[in-house]
Amino acid sequence: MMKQIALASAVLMGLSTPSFAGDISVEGVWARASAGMARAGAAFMTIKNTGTADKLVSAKADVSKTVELHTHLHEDGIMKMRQVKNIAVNKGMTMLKPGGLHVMFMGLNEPLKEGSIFPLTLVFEKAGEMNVTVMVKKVGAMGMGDAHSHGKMKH
Ligand SMILES: [Cu+2]
Repeated sequence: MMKQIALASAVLMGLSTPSFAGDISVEGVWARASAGMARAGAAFMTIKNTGTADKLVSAKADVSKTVELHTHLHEDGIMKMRQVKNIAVNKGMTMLKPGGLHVMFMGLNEPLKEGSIFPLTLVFEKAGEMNVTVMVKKVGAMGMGDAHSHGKMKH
């Protein structure tokens, strides 16, 4: 019982309360549940910056062997993922979303289960480290409301 209450409040905190580091706040952090034996996962979020331009330079989590920053590129009509050195976080909003920028978990230690949460540390060049909570949503989820589902994308 206590455990359920703790989990519920952790989820609420992770979703409704933005995490702050300096001028940067992060909210709506989620990951898509991994399907079957998939060995990779991705996390998405909204980053708001009210100050000077910064960069997301790395991310850390213990759900996978490595954590990378990725983007998607259209090449010869095919959607491909590419690792990027950093993600520019300019003043305003930066969206990490399916089909675009994302935090990639390479070599998952165990599947990401729908409804579970896990901690993620974001490292910004100027603002420093920020701890956020990732909420795992169902396979095929595209984000808030899942209104713009374009089917499954292979990682
Ligand atoms: Cu990726």
